Amino acid sequence: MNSLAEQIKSAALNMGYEKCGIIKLSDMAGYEDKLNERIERIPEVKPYYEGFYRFSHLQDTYSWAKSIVICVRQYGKYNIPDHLKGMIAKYYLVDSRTDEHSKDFQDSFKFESYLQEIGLKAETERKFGITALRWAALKAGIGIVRKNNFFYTESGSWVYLEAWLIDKELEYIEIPTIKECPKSCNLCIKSCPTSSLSEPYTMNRSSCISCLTTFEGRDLPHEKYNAQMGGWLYGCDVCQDVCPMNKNRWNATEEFPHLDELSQHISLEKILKMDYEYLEQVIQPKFWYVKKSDVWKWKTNAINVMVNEYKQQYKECIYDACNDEHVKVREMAECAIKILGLV
Ligand code: B12
Repeated sequence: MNSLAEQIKSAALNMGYEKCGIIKLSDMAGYEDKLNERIERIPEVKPYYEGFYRFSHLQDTYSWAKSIVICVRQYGKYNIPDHLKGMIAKYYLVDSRTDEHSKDFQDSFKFESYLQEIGLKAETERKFGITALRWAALKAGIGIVRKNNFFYTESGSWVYLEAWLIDKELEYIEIPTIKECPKSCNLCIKSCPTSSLSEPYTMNRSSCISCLTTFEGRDLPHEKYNAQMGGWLYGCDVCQDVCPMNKNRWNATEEFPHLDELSQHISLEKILKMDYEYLEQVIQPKFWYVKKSDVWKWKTNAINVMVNEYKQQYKECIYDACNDEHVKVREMAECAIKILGLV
């Protein structure tokens, strides 16, 4: 009979996870050191990272918890519509965290029910994670963290992580077999458009395009990095796309539910013309980092991309945006007209 830890791992694999490991709660202590290091190197991120200390002090909130089950699932298996590549980060296009239609989402619930059926108390946080997921996965030895901070398995970095706290002391640790980054390789660092990734394992979340196009970047006319944001509308994949360890690691064999259909409504021009109800009711639930009250951000981001990759056909759209119902969009359109010298 396999041990309980082996049974859990094998159930995870049967439910579509690529890897599964189990670590002790105390293994999260090292994350605190990494957080301190990050804040020391980039002090301005302190206010944003303060809340993450809870990830290594799980006992304070979950006094019953004894171990962490950490699972990895591949998303580099889905077809990505060509016209959205380089515009919307792939993770967000196939994000299953809140998408009930996706098999990944359903499997995540099935796995949780399995843990409960075998008599364990199990708890997760599906949106932002119940703990520091990369650190947990690193400690479980189910892959490695590369210089771009991403967690890699044999499938490259096109994997996402999920963790459950359980109330039993168990351990299942592997020894990763994938090679470290070549010493001389710094392609990810060199390619980061805003130099947010400034040294190995060090990035500034506030200048990361992924952050600027979602949680931040609310004043694009005065944003320091608006030119460097290039063609990105929502998220950014540059430091992963350029990584040699990701070469040939995206194997598109499956369709993500409703992605093809939705993608036909997305282009820079369509977003600028999109009514706010559609943005709130259809776009926002899928791309939930931008809140309903902030969906105007899609339009300012689209104008920013139009400026960075200007084509004659955008002119009319930009002019029309000067009459948008939201002041932020009108300001951005006026700013674009000035930058592009369209007057
Ligand atoms: C906050 C957050 C963000 C913020 C800030 C990013 C950040 N790196 O802090 C923002 C909004 C910018 C963001 C963006 C994205 N995110 Co995010 N994010 C998170 C979150 C919630 C916490 C990350 C965190 O703890 N940061 C603090 C720093 C200190 O920790 P860390 O980033 O994990 O870095 C680790 C390594 O650097 C390592 N380390 C440090 N030094 C050293 C030295 C050595 C030698 C080694 C081996 C390791 C090592 O230790 C650190 C601690 O684990 C996690 C989910 C979670 N709960 O863990 C997802 C997570 C990291 N995000 C994820 C993704 C996919 C993204 C995006 C790619 C989406 C996109 N395409 O736009 C972008 C990428 C941005 C980028 N270039 O990094 C995935 C990553 C999957 C993977 N394969 O690694 C995660 C794990 C979510 C998930 N469920 O899978 N994210």
